[in-house]
Amino acid sequence: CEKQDVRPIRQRLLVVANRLPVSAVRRGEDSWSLEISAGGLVSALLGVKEFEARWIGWAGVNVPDEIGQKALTKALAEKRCIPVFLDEEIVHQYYNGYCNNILWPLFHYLGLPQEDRLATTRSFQSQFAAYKKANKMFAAVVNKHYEEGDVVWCHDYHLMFLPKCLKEHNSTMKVGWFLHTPFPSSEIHRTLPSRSELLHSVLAADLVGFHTYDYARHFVSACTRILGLEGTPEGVEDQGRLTRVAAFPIGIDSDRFIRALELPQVQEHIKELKERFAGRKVMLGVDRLDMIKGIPQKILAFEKFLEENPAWRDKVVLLQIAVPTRTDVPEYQKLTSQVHEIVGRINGRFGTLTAVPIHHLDRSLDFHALCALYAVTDVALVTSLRDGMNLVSYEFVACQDAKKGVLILSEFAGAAQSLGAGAILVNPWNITEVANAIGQALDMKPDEREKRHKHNFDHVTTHTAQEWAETFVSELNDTVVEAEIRTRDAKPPFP
Ligand code: ADQ
Repeated sequence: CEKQDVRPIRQRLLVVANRLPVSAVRRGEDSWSLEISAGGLVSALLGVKEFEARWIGWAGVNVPDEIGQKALTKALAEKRCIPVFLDEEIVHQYYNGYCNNILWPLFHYLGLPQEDRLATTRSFQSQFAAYKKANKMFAAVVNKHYEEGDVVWCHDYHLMFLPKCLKEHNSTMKVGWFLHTPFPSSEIHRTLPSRSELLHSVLAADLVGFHTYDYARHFVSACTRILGLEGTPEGVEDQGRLTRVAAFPIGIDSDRFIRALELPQVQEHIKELKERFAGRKVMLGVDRLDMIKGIPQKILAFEKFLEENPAWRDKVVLLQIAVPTRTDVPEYQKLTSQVHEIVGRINGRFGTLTAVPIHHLDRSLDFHALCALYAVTDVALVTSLRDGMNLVSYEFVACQDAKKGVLILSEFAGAAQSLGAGAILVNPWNITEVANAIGQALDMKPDEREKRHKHNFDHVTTHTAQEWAETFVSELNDTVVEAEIRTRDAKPPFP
């Protein structure tokens, strides 16, 4: 008789991330309005339809009163979201401090904060204590809502301490952890004062995932060099227990973008944009305004291109859409002023009474406007100095099947590993190289554009967000089974 699959068709998936995929705005003592918010993880998991997912995370607002907390919990339940309430002090030390001031720059090779930066916040130790405290608060909410058979999927550098907290409470819980940023070389990770504790905590998970094989390799090296553990082709082994470590490159819900292009309102936007920029090639950058995205470097490369190619000056426009994030962090405020200053200077230098070479918007665009922009673009510029994957490059490719535009892509974005054969790869630190790539992209012949686009389009439409999540969760299920078999056979797993 056929072997029966006893798993429920729609397994419950508890997705635990720092932020819930909604923004909550308080309208009254007990009323809230909720809006789905933009972001990499949200975009990825919007594409996942096979699991009955519940989100657990912080709603991004301080709600000190019980009436407000109850009302928000009720409103969020309708969106299958469960809040973790964090007070202002914890948010300051855990989120602004340890996550954004320490882990984020470190994982993107920008190093640890120097003395002056540390002095403006609290000490490293107190930030790490707040980080652990916040992770324990997340764990308490997961434990409260967990039902047997659920899969718990923890996301990102905010929650590296969570797998340990969950496993200490319930060792049979299936726990996966996925990192959306790069994992840096072990030589970078070893500078972190809490390096060992964090690695041990992550290793408590059953499955640890990264966007690329390189990040996974760096993580395994950190465990072997810093913790003295054994790395195997499957992961990391600690006293007979194996933590699987593997690469799971994320994708997007490409159909959602392709379908959107057919909508009348998107077609209308496309028509307007074509009229607005008639006679000029459109270059596009879409980024969160973050130092890792290399926005100043991109704009300086565009300036160099205009400088060296006067014939192009009134024939090309760069649209840079930059959503402000982490606006209360001084480094991000400095970056905003820096970008404004450079854009102003270049527009003053190359603009005319009727046109400027750079349109820079400090804001988010709605989904339909974004799709229209992607569709009319001739050349997309993704110049991240480091980037876990970079979904903008995928979204651009998904919207380009008619136009077959060119993608200029940083070799330091995880996406370079998947879209490298179709894109023009650049070192974003090399302004001359990027300026030359702009020229190459603008002059590229249609047959080469078509060949490159096809490669990328095939990849983006087959390696989707849904496939990413399904692969991760199914591997997580299997990992636990393997671990159980090993325990039953009481044999060392890797002789
Ligand atoms: P992010 O750093 O946020 O994500 P990215 O992967 O490019 O970077 O995703 C950004 C998302 O926000 C995209 O879906 C994009 O459409 C949207 N977005 C950006 N700017 C926008 C704007 N101005 N208006 C509207 N929408 C905008 C993190 C990691 C990445 C990793 C993802 C997913 O830093 O490396 O690819 O998680 O794992």
